[in-house]
Amino acid sequence: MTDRFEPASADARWQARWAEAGSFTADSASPKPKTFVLEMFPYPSGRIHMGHVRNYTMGDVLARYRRMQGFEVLHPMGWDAFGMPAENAAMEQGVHPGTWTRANIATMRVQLKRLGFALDWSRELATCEPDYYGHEQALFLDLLDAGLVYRKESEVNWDPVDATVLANEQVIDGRGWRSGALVERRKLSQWFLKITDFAEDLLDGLGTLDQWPDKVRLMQENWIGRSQGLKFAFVLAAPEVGIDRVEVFTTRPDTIFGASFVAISAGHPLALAVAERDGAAQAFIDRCRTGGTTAAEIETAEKRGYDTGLETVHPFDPDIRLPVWIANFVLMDYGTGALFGVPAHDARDFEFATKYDLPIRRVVIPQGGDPDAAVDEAETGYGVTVHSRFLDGLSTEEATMEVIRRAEAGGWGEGTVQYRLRDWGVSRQRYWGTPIPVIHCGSCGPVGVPREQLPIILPEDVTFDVPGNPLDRHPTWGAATCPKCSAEARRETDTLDTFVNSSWYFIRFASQPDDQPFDRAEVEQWLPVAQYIGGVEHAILHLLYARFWTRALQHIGRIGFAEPFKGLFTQGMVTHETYKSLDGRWLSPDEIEYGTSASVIERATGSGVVRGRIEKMSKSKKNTVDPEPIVDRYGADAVRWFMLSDSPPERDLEWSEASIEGAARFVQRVWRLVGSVAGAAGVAGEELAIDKRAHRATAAVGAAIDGLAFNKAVAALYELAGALEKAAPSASREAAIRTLVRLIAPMAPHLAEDSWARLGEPGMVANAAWPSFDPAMLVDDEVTIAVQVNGKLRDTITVARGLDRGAIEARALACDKVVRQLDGAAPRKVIVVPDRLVNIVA
Ligand code: ANZ
Ligand code: ZN
Repeated sequence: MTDRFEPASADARWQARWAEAGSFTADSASPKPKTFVLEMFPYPSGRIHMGHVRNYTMGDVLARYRRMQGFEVLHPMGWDAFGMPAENAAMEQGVHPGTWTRANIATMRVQLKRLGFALDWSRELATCEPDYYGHEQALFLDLLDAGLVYRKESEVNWDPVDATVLANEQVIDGRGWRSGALVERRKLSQWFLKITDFAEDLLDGLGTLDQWPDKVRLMQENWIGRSQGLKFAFVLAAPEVGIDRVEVFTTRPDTIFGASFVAISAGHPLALAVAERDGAAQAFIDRCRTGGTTAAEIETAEKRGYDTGLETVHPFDPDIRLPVWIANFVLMDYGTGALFGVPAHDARDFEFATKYDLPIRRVVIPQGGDPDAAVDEAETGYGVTVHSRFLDGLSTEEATMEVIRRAEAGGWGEGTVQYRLRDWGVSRQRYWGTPIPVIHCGSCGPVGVPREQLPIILPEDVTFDVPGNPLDRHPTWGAATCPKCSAEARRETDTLDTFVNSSWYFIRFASQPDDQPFDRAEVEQWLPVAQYIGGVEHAILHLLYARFWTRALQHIGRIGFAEPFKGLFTQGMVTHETYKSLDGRWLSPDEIEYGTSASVIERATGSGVVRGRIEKMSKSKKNTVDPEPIVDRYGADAVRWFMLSDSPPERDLEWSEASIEGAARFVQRVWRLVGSVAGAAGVAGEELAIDKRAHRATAAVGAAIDGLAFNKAVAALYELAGALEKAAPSASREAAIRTLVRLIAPMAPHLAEDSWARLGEPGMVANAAWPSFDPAMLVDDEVTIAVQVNGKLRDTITVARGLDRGAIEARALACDKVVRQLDGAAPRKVIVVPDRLVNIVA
């Protein structure tokens, strides 16, 4: 038998054996306890990258471990297959998005299989196939029936060159990311999901997610953004344009006497009314329409305003008048689209007031501060109210409550709980997405497609040679008859945001009937997902949408649980040093070479290379390492082992050639250990120590995997292997090697299978039971005891744990140092605390 483990043959051999045996097929009818281990499914961009390898290796270790522990494990894989990159490929390469996507899936499936992941491939799904998105359409109709879907005019980022709507992330410095054109704001009728109905539940639910990282819960909390506030109307001094009041929203009612203006957004009805008779106002509003719609962009843009000439009356004093300005920093769809400005205590208002020379009045001071101190910058902190009549001396909280109380008592305002969260706009004017199953009728309005017509399948014959949505210009696809009145009607040509696809795929993984999206009873066998693993970049949107979708399904009675993911783990990134040529081109690791004394040169030209920072692997910086040739060279197990070993899983992992080589060497060390078992003669003596090593490693590896501390599991395995390499042959050593093979199986499954077979064990190690350990074997059996004379430490003795008092006393009295101290005299008293100390009173 060769003394080398050969991944080139072993990997494929065991992958085939697992597939033939259906080893990782999850049986919903199994009587075993069930668990669902899930990693975020990949977007089929073309090839697997190192981030995927790390993510899926972690999930795989947990899935294999749970299986060996006796769980029926659901560990599926699929493809988040809709989205823009496929359409970009269509535009750039003339290939159909479906062709491109399916080819990528085929490539990446092979790549994933080569890593030996314990996946239930029988449940594989791709969101771009009608047998997935057709069911999504049915769920959309369910939510529509339940009143959780509606249509609303809203402002979007419009790219005038590509003639398309852009997501906020696609607007870079106010320009379309593809065309580079200045982005405009446009009003479009779009579909929305009522996630705001669940704002409070989604916030409260975070409290139950004790197996989620705190940082993710905090990010969601901030995104939902609950705040206490007041809504009230400023009455216009003269209702000149047919409107007599402006409703504002504030979270600082306590500052009301510091107000120096009222500001309304450019889309506010009052602004539009003013613009009808005032050309300059119209021009200002038009100017506001350029630039992105993100809160961040509006926040950072220069503050600009237009004085409408209108005035409002202060609610507490009819003699105080506040001018009404149209301002570019007021968002149309937040609060009421209008606010009162308090320059002394709000940064935007301060900038605005400084620019337009509006009064800056201090109404809050820090505890013990000077009420008449000048205001050099906005002081946004809480404190004591001043210059505010009946509010003087009250704390910010007290003054807030007092103003709300007076507003409600006087009937001119209402305390509110406000959420930052907005409803989820799901319309995309794109081809490669789930068609929204609605028909627009001239007389009936939008009508849901009858369910028997589902799936509404995307047409194949589409063109991408001109910008815009190919569905809009398809010659026949849009034609439909109204399901209600049978009149000629138009099919909706918007498709769903791809985040909808990923909001329920975990449910479809659990249950895949043909005739409905899922079977509730079967879903509840598996969900909630016991452990979800993925990138922290999804901490907000994906995880919030999936939580919402689950709650919405619960709300309409389709499932019986509220939270989809019981445990969440966000892994760190895989990083690599970056390189640039002297003329500023990014260079890939393949294009460089280490010269002498750690200098780096460009392989092709021999010229110097600038070494940059260690950063997340990304195509744009060319610092990626393709996993496939690494698997070719070192085998799947070495790659998996490296992914787990060098850093804690939540931290970044720097790619290193030396480490992958170390991992490959370790694989061979284990193989040689296994080989050393055959024909070994028994040597007694060391056996208890070896047994203990094995029990300790079993406990440590199990605890580490339970805590997803994979690097610690790896460390415990290194330690055990090291001890076994040094140990003389014995029955205990052999048993420990059999244990080692099982402990290593979740991480290096091909090596473990080959080793298991080599040891003559029956069946596959994938199906073997996880080793158990005896807690008594974990205890150190020797203790070190302090020996004191008259309360002073004189010596220590090492004795067997639990040794009786008499024996301890005898050992202590025999110590040289004690003998010297006593100098022949008998001790007056000896106090023994077993396992702890001896005090000799001389
Ligand atoms: C008066 C005031 C005084 C405010 C003060 C703040 C500080 P958060 O807390 O983030 O929810 N606001 C209200 N509607 C707005 C809109 N449509 N666009 C932009 N800003 C708007 O923000 C609430 C505060 O943001 C509100 O409280 C309001 O300004 C402003 F010392 O009212 B405040
Ligand atoms: Zn109709």
